Amino acid sequence: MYPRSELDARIRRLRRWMSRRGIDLSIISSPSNMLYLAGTSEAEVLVVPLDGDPYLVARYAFGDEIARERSPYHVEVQRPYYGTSGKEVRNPSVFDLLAERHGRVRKIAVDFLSSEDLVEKLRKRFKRGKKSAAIISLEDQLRRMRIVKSDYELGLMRESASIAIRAFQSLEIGVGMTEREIANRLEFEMRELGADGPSFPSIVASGSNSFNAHHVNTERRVGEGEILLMDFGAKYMGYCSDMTRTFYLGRPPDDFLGRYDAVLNAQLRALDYIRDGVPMERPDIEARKVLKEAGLLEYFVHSLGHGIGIDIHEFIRLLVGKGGRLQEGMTVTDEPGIYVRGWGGIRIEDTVVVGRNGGVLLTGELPKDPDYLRR
Ligand SMILES: [Mn+2]
Repeated sequence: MYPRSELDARIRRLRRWMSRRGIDLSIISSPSNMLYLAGTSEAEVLVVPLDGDPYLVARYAFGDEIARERSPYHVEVQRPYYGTSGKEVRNPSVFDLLAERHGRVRKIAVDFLSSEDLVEKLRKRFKRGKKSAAIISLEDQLRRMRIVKSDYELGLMRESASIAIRAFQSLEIGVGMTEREIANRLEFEMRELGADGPSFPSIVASGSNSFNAHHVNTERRVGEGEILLMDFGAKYMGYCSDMTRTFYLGRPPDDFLGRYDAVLNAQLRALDYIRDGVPMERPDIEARKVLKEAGLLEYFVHSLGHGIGIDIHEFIRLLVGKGGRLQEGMTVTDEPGIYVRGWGGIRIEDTVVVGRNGGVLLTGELPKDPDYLRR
């Protein structure tokens, strides 16, 4: 369970925003937003009235008990009765319950404004005479709140990274293992070490498969004299880590080492620019300059990084042409990569906290030596 004081501070901040905007009621339905504000994503909605305590509405036997264990806030139970004929069915919706309780509100903020169906239903329930409550979006505000991490959140992300790294280091990866086998073992170890699970399906790409930036693991066996690219992360108490390493099984040839150094230099150069106040496109541009000097720019075909937190990809992208500025406490990935058809790929990725003088690695303990697996 998240500390109550941490959640209360987030709710207070949301309420201050509601009060400034004259919003009487906020309704949150996205699992990530709900987890952020209430410590659980097992309910149907989280309701935050401007006056009154926040509460969750969860379905009987479908999350109500879990929500009660994980959240310090009150849980209302929504329970259907089906009877034995269609006439007996009673299955009130969450919105029926809300309308009964908050029927007089004038302005509601929701995090599902893009879902026309839901908004229409809500509007109908909150109609008094001809007038319906105004419904506005909560998403920008929640984005502003979630994008900069608290010390508590950074602690969870650090632990998530630590679990993934320890899981990786407990593996004995050798020639002859299949990609799927390595991924399965890695994810098993993460769970053993206390992870909720992997933060996304782990990528293990061997040989020419490393060309696929988002490879789908196969039964291919890792061979001597080949690249092995692994992209993985853990989820711990709802928070993600994300990291990639590229190894070489056997003695790395010069063409591999030259390209590896270029990608690593690009990653380290970018890291210097992952700092407070810098335009979001700048680290990406710096990484591209390094790869350009090495004649590899054309092979860097994705963005340098993305925001990360409760969601594996959240809110921002570090990419040339994108607006906005980095702010201390944001968390992003730094992951330049090159993909040469017929040869393979190299990507090096860390999860990073935006700092005052440059990025602070959360995944720095994971070895970056491409020779590491030879030991
Ligand atoms: Mn990533």
